[in-house]
Amino acid sequence: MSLKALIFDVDGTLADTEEAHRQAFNAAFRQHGLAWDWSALRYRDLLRVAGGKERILHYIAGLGLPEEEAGRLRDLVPALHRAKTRRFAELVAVGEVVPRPGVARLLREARAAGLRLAIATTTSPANVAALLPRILGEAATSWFSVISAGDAVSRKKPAPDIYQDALMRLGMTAKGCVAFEDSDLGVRSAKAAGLFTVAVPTTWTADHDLSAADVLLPSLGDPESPLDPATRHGLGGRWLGLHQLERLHSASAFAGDTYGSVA
Ligand code: XBP
Ligand code: MG
Repeated sequence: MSLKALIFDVDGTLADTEEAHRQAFNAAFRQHGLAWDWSALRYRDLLRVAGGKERILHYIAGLGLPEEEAGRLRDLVPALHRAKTRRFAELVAVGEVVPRPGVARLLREARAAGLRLAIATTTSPANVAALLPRILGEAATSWFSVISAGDAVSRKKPAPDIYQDALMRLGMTAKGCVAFEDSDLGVRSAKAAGLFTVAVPTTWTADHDLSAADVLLPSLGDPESPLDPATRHGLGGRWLGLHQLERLHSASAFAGDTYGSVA
């Protein structure tokens, strides 16, 4: 097998988490007496800024406040983000977040084939620690040789840094690895790191330009959630299995083709 490792983004890829994040942000704002309430429409726009702390700072900058008031609010961001992260963990703990179709299956196939697994995410490590056991089972954290998350790098997605950090810690080059992403920022980050990239957008990122991805699918699919025939271009199956992935990855290393299209 030419594939050596699979590297997964978290939010939107392993699980559709952004509604829980949005609720957690709004809960943190309320806890701090701020009358901010990010609607789904506003949050979809704010998702174009990677990183929760950076997202809040971006929002403050857009309020057009006098510098003294803006500065006071900026000083609140670390505490706001800690409160948000606590609330996100609570929402995950009560089952608000489920894995996306095909994630558990592909992880199982990859482990059985002896591939290494890694995570490259903008989200905070605490979110990963809360999410993995809840959506994939108690042992899931141990499946990943490398978890590169949040402030592990200073330049967040779309910079390639988080993927480069994951590759360095895997001790691998991009050539034998595949990245899985859901967003424009994430696909750009993975491609800038030289990775063959599978894009599986969610409703939050359905309008993103993911054309740089090597494979574009509505999800990874699995026997319980097979892909609609109209969205399986180039797969030769009803979901993205490890062997199909291996074939696409090998072919693209030479042919440089792009496969698949999102519905
Ligand atoms: C998505 C992000 C994160 C989350 C919120 O990360 O940009 O900021 O939206 O998590 P990815 P934090 O898709 O790379 O997993 O508040 O912890 O940043
Ligand atoms: Mg993501």
